[in-house]
Amino acid sequence: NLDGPRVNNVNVQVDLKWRFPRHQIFIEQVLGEGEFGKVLKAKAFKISGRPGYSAVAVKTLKEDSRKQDYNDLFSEYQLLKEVNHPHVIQLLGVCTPEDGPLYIILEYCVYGSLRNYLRKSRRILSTTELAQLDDHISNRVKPRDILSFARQIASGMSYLSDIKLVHRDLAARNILLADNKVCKISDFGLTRDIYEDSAYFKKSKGRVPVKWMAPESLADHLYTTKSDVWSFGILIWELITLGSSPYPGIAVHNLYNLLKQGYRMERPPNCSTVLYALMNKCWNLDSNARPTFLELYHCFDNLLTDNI
Ligand code: ACK
Repeated sequence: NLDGPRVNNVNVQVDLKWRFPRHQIFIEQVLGEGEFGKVLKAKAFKISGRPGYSAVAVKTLKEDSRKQDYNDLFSEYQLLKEVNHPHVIQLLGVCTPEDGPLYIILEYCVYGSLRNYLRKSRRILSTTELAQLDDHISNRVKPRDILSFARQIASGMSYLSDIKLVHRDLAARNILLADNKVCKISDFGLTRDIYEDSAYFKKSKGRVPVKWMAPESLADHLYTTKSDVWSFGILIWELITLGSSPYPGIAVHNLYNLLKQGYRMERPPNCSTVLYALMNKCWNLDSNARPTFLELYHCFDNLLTDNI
């Protein structure tokens, strides 16, 4: 049941099950803009078996986008339709480009990106905010939340590694936080169709998130689940420092040599030795010596159980 008209000479093959009528979607505001794409907040009527109106996020392209950007957005759809896990962002539908822009419709995550959420939680609340304390702004991030976020992300990543999907840009900015503080791994824009089996070597240099990247990715463009584990170590550091930027003061062009010489970020003041040891295991030069996501999941699960 594939439907494949050609629009701008691109074959639009969207599984009928994902097609969503454009007249049932109502755009409300822009949530963010990237280099090529943008994310909109919208309401969708009767989407994905849900009654009435649901808040959704819509990924689309900017007006001046090129065909390559279209292909990238479309490949994000192709990946998302294959994934189904409580901690991975859920595809709800697609508006195909015969009658307007390509819309990839995703579940809406009320707290936005984890990085912004963590950074906002540091703020001293103003008196007005204190007067209208609600769940959105009152919740200070507690040590238990940090462990829970890490466990949820490890669970989602363990699922992605089981289906041989390498994320390649795992970072707090690419985790979304939904109702009940549920983490959703998102932004498969860089993932494209790189599967672990083919030990992918990136051919050309694009924009690369150097401070999250494993040494073998920096040197050889080699991306595997094990390089995702390195990035997860940086993500733990981001969680503990409530969304700080890694390797403060270190220039990206020096980083590779420093890492090869054994340099690692120091233990943040509020970080336990157990957690610091864990992130350092993720930063082992020998990728095979790094833990698996399943092991990491169990570590955080045990920490949460011990931490009652
Ligand atoms: O931190 P934010 O508010 O959360 O800013 C970014 C912005 O769009 C650009 O990526 C927000 N965003 C992206 N996807 C979603 C989503 N599914 N639900 C809610 N916000 C989203 C993100």
